[in-house]
Amino acid sequence: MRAVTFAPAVLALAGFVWAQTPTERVIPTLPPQINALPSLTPTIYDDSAPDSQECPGYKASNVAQTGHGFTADLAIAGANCQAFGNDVADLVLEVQYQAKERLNVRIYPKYIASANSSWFILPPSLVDQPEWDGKTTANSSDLSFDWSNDPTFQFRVSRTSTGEELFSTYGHVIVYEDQFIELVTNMVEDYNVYGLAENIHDFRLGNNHTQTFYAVDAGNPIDGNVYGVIPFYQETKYHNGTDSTAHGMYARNAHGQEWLLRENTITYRTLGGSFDLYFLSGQKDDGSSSALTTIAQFQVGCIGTPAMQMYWTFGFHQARWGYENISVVQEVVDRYREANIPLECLWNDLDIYDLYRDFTNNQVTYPLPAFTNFIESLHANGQHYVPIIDSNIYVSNPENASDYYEPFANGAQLQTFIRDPTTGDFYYGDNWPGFSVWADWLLPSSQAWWTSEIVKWHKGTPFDGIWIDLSEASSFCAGSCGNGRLNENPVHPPFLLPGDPLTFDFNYPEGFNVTNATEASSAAAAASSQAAAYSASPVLPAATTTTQGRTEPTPGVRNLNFPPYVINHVQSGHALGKSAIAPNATHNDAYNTTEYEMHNLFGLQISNATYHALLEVFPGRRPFTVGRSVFAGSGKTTSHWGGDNTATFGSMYLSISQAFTMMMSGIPMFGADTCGFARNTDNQLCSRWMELSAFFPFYRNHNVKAAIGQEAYHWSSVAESARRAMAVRYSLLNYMYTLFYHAHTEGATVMRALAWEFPNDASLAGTDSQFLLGPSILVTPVLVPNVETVQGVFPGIGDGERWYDWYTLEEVHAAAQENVTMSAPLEHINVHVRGGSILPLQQPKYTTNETRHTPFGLLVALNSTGGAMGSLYLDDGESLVQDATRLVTFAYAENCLSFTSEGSYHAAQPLANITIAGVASAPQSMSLTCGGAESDANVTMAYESGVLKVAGMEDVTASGAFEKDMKVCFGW
Ligand code: MIG
Repeated sequence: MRAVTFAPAVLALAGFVWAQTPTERVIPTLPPQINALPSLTPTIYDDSAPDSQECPGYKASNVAQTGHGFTADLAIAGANCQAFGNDVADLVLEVQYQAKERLNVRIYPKYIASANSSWFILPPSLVDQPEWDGKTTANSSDLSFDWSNDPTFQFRVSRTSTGEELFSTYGHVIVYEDQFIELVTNMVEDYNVYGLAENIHDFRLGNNHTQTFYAVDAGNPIDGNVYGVIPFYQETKYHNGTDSTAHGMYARNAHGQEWLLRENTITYRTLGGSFDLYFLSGQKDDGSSSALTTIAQFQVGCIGTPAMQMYWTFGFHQARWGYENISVVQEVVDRYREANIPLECLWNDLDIYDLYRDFTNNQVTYPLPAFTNFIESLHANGQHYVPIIDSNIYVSNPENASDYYEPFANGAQLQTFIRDPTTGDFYYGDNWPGFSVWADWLLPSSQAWWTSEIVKWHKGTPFDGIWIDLSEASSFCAGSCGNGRLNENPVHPPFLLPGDPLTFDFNYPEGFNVTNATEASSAAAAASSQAAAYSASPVLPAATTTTQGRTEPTPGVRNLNFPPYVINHVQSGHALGKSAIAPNATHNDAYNTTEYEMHNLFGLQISNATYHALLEVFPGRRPFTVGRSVFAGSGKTTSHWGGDNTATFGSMYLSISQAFTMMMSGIPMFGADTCGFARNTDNQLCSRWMELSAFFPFYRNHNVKAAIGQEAYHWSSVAESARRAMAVRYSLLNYMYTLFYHAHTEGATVMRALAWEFPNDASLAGTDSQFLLGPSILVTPVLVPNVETVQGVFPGIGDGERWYDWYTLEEVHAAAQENVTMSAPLEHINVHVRGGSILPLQQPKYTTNETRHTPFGLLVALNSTGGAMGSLYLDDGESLVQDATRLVTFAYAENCLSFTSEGSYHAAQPLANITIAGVASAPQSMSLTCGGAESDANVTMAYESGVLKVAGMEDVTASGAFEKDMKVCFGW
């Protein structure tokens, strides 16, 4: 057990000592009022709010056929209702049968001079806008659209083949105002709806949930809005308890918005823009529909498929906030090595910076060239390095020449920052370094500037990828609070930041009081003495806030900072401007588009810009960038981590459903802060979490500054758990990489919900405590403290599905839907292989590159008819455009394992062995043909308890495992 001693906290009242600065400086603290905004009542909780469904609705006329759909006019069917904005009297309806599987419905104002000059319609340059495929018509579509004017315009989308209703506004009006649009669809009872990422919620969203969308810098609020916005849901219906149908809906709109999931309806509301709805049939050519097909249609047809990642990025990553200096990070690297726990990539948080300013190096703690040498030594050992870049840019103190900050000066010269509409000057918010500005990505000059800063910084800090933080974009004060006081810079915000005096975190996971009673009580004592010290001399008075009633729509005017409709934003007081760039901040495009429209896109834009900057740093190499705020389409360029979770079993559990929604959203390179970000972790939680995350695509341990260290070597059981789980992961790296290839090319998912793979088992509709990696690996993690067993189901087992324990290859015997109790000692995670799979394996080594250079093996897990299938994608692991690739297709049938191999990529390693699980008895004979020729090489065969092992094949495949087609047959 680890003992932790709590250092007495030191309190500095006049200001904060930033200990990381070269010459320790006292930073003035901003007055609390700088952070004050009135407190509002979210409309969903506001009993006095108007009922927008009492608005008059619209009548359709002037229907004109277009060949692939039709257009019509919509005219308001009564007096303006001014529910939460100013009504728009005349609208255009466009219905397009865009592709066999996709129907688009657009509704937008009729009298707009041009999109974005008088009305913000999300332009395709920012977010892909799916269009007609040039051939589909109403007759060839999977989907049918019908409508009525009785009593007002309402529409319905249904599945042509069966008439199944997928979406219907019948019985509800459409509301279209300048700051509020709404429609309501009828839903079946107890509907199964999934997605609407990003959220921290059960996988099945249920029918009593409001999903608010407004990118926010807040630590994983359960059921609230989070960092990302992907307005897409998928619905599954189970018929007769057996077969299911599935479809999806993507609402392409980037405004602040809310989805009200209620008993028999879903209400969709945004703070502006247009209805741009994409209905996906989820159907394959044979007419059957499924969640996986729907998700693929969303990615391929609507938002784009995810970027292919570099091979090494699938290794294990260690980060933490609070790595104080080079010796500390060197020690982390060394201790991982000593403990023989694979470490692929070391990450630094904003500790490396001088005064928290992007692109700088702290010359005391991370001095150049020593730091450059440290990174180069990682590279020399086949390891990698990723640092953080914050979204804000420090603004130099104009009255202090020695405070010159070149990245700001360069950007200012290009006028490339977002503006304050009240002064016309830049918008000066506040973040870690003090008063800050933010790039306006609508200007091309922003990209050039960003690229040049990143290219310059890479010279001394030769990173391999970039971690983008605070891209919601977060600001610590309300409005352009630096106006008139830039000469105070650098400043500290008017509240304690993590890592400040008196902010040590004394919380521990559930069950810690049971397993570590002494330490738990000492932590509790320390927590109360910290609280006492704080209340004896409060560091800062809280800002006084006022409450504000609902704003009324004003003709001709939009209230950007306080729209009449108040979304249930998780920030205290609910104002949109809280902890973010204010909605009325303006961009520098021709229309002075406001932050009101752009807010949810900042994360997408900065990640895209970083992707392009990385292409300059590493021409031709796949950029690796991990971003915090994401939007629909972000996966084309970026990866994502789950943000500031907590070191609790509950948070670990919710990371699974969060991952599912990211798989649905085309952002499969996803992972949670393993062992937990906020709060202290413990031995048990960290063991279980290191095991669980080993099966997430992005595998990173990361921790807040104000908590104890949680690198895997601190506890022997965590170290052992990590080694064992990583051995499984690294054996399967090719499988994971091949899944990514299918995600990148076809929109396939990497982690999978059981419901997706077993769509006809209604009992799996809400399962999110187990998951599959691709189609073949079932993971059953322990998600609660103080247990040594875990329960899980073996899906499909009643219908002949076979499952094998990964470690023993023993077949599982269980009844249909049986909740099987499995042994799960602390250092063990249950992993099972699905019968019918063929998995290419390599031998787990310290780095991905070493692993990649070991001989291959094949694991064949037979299904109930004695067959199996699999595939393997190979390439150089890093080029954006590949000179050579190879796709190997494996099959096992009629007692023969065969594979065909296409492409010219050369993998030099031989195929050493084949293991077949699920065999009834020892075969009498074996024959092996390689490249058409019978081989008489000295291959051995051994059989024991259902498992057949063929070894010694290296000679046959010496020129490379998959260079020649092969067939191995067994005779009984
Ligand atoms: O205000 O850079 O989510 O991973 O460690 C907090 C410090 C800023 C938030 C990120 C977290 C990171 C932290 N950052």
